Amino acid sequence: MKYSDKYFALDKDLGRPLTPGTEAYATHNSTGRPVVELTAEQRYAFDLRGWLLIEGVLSQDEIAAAKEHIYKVHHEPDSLLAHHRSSMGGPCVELIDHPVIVGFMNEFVYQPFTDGVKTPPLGNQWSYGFRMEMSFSQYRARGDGKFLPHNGNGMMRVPGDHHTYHAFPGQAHSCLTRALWELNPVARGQGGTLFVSGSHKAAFVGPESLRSMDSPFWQDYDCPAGSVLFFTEAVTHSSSVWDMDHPRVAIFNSYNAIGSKWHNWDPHPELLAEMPPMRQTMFRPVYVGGNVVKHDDA
Ligand SMILES: O=C(O)CCC(=O)C(=O)O
Ligand SMILES: [Fe+2]
Repeated sequence: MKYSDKYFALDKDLGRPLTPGTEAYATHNSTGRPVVELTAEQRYAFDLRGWLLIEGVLSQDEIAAAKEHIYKVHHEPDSLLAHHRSSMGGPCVELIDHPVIVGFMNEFVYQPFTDGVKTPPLGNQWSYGFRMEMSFSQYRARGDGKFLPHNGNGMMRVPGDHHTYHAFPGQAHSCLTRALWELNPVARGQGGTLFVSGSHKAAFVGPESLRSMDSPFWQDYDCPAGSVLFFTEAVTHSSSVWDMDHPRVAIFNSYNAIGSKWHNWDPHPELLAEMPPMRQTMFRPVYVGGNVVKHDDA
C-alpha cells in the first residue's frame, strides 16, 4: 500500500485533507539506496505490539565492520579520530539512515503535515521527514545489565511527554522511537531487550507483578547478528542481564518527529559536516512550520 492511500481520522481547515502525495516520502536514502517499505505484516505487528524485529538486515561484511568500530569505541578509542569516536562514527554512520530505517520512520515517526497551500510536507526526495535524536552503543559481557522496567500507557500521555503512541484508523504515530542494531546473535532469555507487548496502548497501569522478570507478560526475541529491533519508547520495556558467551554488541539509535526533541544531544559537528546533504537533514533545527529542505536549498 502506498503512503498516500492512508487517511487521517481528522482533516484540517473545515475538512481539507492533510494527506500529501507519495513525493513527500523519501524513496531513496542519502546514498541513493532504495528505501525498504514495511510489509503489511510488519506494520501490523509493530502497531499491535509496540516493537518489531527485522532479522538479518546487514551483510556479513557490514556486521564485521560495525562490530570492529564498536569494539574500538569501547576498548581502543585513541585509535579513532575524535569525531568518529561514537556509535555513529566510521562505518556505523551508514546505519543511521539505512533503507530499512527510512522505511520504518516514514511510516511511524514522520507526520507529513501539510495544509496543501502554504505549508509543504516535512519531507521530500532531498529531506527526511523525521529527526535523529541520539546514539550510543553497548559492549556487554556476561553478567552486565540490569532488569529496569520502564514506560508504558503511551496513548494516555500528553504530547510533551515524548513517550507517546497514538493510533487512529489507518494511521499510527510513535514519538521517541528506538532502532536497536544487534551486531551479535541473541538467544531468547539470554539478555536481549524485554517487552510487554501492547503496553504502549494499555489503559491500565502495569500490575506490580511486572516488577519480576518471571511475569508471563515479558517477551523477548532471538535473532542473528545484523538484525534491527524497532520499538516505541511508549511500550513497557527493560534491559536484561546478558548471559551469552559472546558479548552483546549493540547500537541504540533514537529518532523523533521533526518538531520534537527529547535528548540534550547533538552529533559531533565534524561528523555532521562529512555527511551527504540528505543525511544532514535528520539534524536540522527542531520546529515544524515549513521545516523542509527543498531541492533549491540542497
Ligand atoms: O538495554 C536494553 O536492552 C534496553 C535499553 C532501553 O531501555 C532503551 O533502549 O530504551
Ligand atoms: Fe528505554
